[in-house]
Amino acid sequence: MRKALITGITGQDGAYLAKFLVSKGYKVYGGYRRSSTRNFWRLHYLDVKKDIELIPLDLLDQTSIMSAIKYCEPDEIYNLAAQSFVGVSFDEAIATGEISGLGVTRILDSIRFINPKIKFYQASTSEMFGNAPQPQSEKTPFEPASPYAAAKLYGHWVNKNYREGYNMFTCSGILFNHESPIRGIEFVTKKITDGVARIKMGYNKELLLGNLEAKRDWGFAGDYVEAMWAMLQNDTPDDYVVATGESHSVREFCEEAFAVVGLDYKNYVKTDKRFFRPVDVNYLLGDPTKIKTTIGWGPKTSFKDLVKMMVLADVEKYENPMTHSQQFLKHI
Ligand code: NAP
Ligand code: G4F
Repeated sequence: MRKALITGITGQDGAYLAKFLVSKGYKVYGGYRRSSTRNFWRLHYLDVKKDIELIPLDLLDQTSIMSAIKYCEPDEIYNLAAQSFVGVSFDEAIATGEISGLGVTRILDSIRFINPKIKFYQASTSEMFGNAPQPQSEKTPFEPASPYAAAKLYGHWVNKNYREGYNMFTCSGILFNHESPIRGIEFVTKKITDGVARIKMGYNKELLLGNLEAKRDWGFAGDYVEAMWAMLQNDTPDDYVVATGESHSVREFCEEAFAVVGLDYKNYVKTDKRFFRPVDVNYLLGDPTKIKTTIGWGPKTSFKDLVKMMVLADVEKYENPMTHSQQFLKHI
């Protein structure tokens, strides 16, 4: 049985990847950091917690990484852990650098000394392109525009250095934004779909957002974790852009999301300067040609279906709170 260790198991992608690898017959270990409140709700939401083994692992602590790897003896490691919110990276730039940047080197060195044959996936990001010209591909020069993007770019380069310098099997997926019903509430898509549901229920009267003109290439997280796995199954390690090849503005996302419940976003969405960033990335549009032609991966979920899936999940959450809370009570 093949064994995989996923860091960041409590996050959106950690839950989807765990579900996917279990379906492929893997023994899955999920690395989590200690917190005062248990945080496994996404694993319950996807009904995968029972199928995986949880193991303490903090990217700030080299020893915890080494002992997790020694204990699991994985064939593959997926590094999904990060301080992943761009907005907060302006307030916590040093912590972001330590976790999302140096954390990658801590894992790579652990692999190098324990078993350099372990295959490694690094969660790189389209944020590394910043405001570079569209469409962005593997050949586009990087222009990171936030402490988060700069930290991720460090991790991206060091991953390539270890591949070339130590002949290790390391891949980076340069993933464009991907969302789902279990996306963190601070990200704009989830903030919008949750806001739509709250307005529909009569709990809120308006939704306050920042830059409505920013454009993103949004896909579905469930599709994107399949790309992570596919990269590690290829004969040679490499870096790949993972995207849909279609971009929409935050305004368009609002229009589509409010329309799902028969409302006009113009009557509810307002801007508030608190939600604008010191520097923003205005337009991300990925070119996924390389992963399509070399690996055969492509997205299965359209923008329209993604928005609808998220809005309906949030409406269901408020319409059936008992069912929802029973689901969540499982993690206490
Ligand atoms: P997420 O929901 O924010 O999950 C991040 C995970 O990292 C959580 O499990 C979090 O644990 C964990 N983490 C944070 N600090 C840690 C530390 N010091 N040690 C160990 N674990 C730590 O992010 P996501 O959306 O699933 O994204 C997964 C990865 O892909 C991230 O690296 C992100 O930067 C990258 N990425 C995401 C996207 C996207 O659109 N979703 C696009 C490109 C790249 P807690 O639950 O304890 O906070
Ligand atoms: O949803 P966001 O916070 O995602 P962002 O900054 O694109 O980052 C996400 O995707 C990256 C991949 O490109 C990942 F690497 C990263 O970890 C994360 O998952 O913001 C999207 C856009 C931004 O331009 C932001 O300024 O939406 C704009 N926006 C407008 N109003 C807002 C808001 N963003 C948030 N979070 N909240 C708002 O009220």
